[in-house]
Amino acid sequence: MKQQTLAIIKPDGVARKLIGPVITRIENEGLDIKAMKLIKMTKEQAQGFYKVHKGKPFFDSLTDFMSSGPCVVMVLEGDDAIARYRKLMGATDYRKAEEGTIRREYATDIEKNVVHGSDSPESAAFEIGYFFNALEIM
Ligand code: IDP
Ligand code: MG
Repeated sequence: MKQQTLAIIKPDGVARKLIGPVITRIENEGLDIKAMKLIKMTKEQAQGFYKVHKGKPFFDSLTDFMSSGPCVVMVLEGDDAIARYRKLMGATDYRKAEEGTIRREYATDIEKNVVHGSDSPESAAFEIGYFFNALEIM
């Protein structure tokens, strides 16, 4: 089933010049990029994006990090895109991520883990709408 998911190259990934390597992996996986832009979130925008994590011990640090520099936000599309992109990213904690995944290869920290991907159709719908309007998605 064709699905869309929201992908982010986080501020650590952009700062470390990993936009190219991450996009290469997305393209090699066969996922289509339907929208893409470079943005810098405010603290408030990062808090809104990650509102499901409000109250968790890492929320304040995470939203500081996510608003610390530019991110690339993308809409990816393909069969089973949500699960396929999650698999390509690897586990949240890079030390537990499978060999060959983006996080295993590039992440340096459980927080600074280079990429984000939606985890369900519901979160994908919310997250895509958070950054893109219908006219911006091919
Ligand atoms: P996910 O990005 O793999 O879906 P989530 O549990 O949704 O992981 O957490 C969102 C983000 O919050 C993670 O990608 C990571 O940057 C950060 N994070 C998650 N758990 C921790 C933690 O235990 N310590 C610090 N940061 C964390
Ligand atoms: Mg998540």
